[in-house]
Amino acid sequence: MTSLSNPAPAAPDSQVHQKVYGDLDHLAPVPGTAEIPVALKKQWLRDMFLIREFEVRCMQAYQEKKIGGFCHVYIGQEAVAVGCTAAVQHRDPIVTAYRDHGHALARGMDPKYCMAEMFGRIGGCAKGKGGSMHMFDRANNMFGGHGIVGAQTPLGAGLAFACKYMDEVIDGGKNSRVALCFLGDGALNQGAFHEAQNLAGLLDLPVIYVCENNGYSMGTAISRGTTMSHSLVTKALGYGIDGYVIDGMDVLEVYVAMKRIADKCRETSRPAFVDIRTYRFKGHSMSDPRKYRTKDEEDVFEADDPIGKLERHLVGSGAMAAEEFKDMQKAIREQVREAVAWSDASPVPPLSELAHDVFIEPWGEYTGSSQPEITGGAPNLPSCRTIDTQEELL
Ligand SMILES: Cc1ncc(C[n+]2csc(CCOP(=O)(O)OP(=O)(O)O)c2C)c(N)n1
Ligand SMILES: [Mg+2]
Repeated sequence: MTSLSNPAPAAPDSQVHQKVYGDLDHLAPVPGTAEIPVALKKQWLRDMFLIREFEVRCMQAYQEKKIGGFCHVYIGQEAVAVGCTAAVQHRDPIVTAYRDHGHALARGMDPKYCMAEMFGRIGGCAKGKGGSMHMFDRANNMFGGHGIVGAQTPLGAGLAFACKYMDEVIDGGKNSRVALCFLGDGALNQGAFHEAQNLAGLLDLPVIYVCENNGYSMGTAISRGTTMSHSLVTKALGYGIDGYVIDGMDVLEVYVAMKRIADKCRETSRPAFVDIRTYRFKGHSMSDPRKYRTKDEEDVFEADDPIGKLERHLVGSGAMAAEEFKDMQKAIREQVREAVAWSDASPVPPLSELAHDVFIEPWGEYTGSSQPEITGGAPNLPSCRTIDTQEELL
């Protein structure tokens, strides 16, 4: 008889959320962090600081009641979105959950359109009808922003399927794209995630599941809600998917590791799973008093701030003058202030927008029978418009 036993005992809470570096050695080498050009590092510092500043202003606007509904800020996790998007190509699709402002900005969305969406204004990327959790940007291949925990994981598989199908079946070539599907550690407990992984493993889908492991789902520590929380890659191994662990508080490490993983995924058209260790410095949402964790714990992670780390690296090595960093901060603060002013000036969506960009039942209203009456459908469909420029709406 052969028996299989759980390979590793559960670790106590304190050990679960510490840095662990995965074994990436079997992947093809890419330049190490030391060889990354200074111009790129400066760009990532700028990108991370833009996200930070954007989120600080969102918190302020929320207090002023300019933003309604839910609002989950990304402060502390900036290196993940910036490093991961830098490691793939712009034409590679990405999809994420509701903590999505950082991904939208890292992908290149203009902060004006992102902020106006937060404000529920017509100038927003979803014309103010989606709000904080539904950042969507077709031009930048960002497919949401999804509020239901885990809902984006089958979509990640679907995006990878679409890329592969277009390249291999329609164009008769070789797959050339990878999909990045970000998820929180809480999504690991959702059935949809496991179904998506099964299909990705089975169909050789070029999707990378990037689990932003910030240690908590709302107020629940990962070890209290998820099995094998000390070794999340085991969640993927059962589906034949390779797993990696990355330090998500260091954008240079994220970039180098993700580049290797993405290159392999693109080449082999096989999925991957990444447990990327990070931390959200603020509460789950704007109404979270954070009573479930200690100040000491927060201090440890805040000392590991990804922005401060890259700034120290660049300024400390003489690659960037302290003055240049200050100027960069000043310019970004101004850019975000302008985004707020622009959003303030953008009108709320008119009532006529209500029936645009939504799917309606093409077979007519449900009549109560088990066979909905077919009425021909299509002519009744409202036009699903796409907008080329946000300005045309103002
Ligand atoms: C299916 C579903 N169940 C519950 C919720 C409520 N909910 C919103 S956020 C959240 C926690 C998710 O945590 P995690 O995936 O770790 O993401 P993080 O907030 O840490 O980024 C829960 C349970 C939801 N949105 N969807
Ligand atoms: Mg989490």
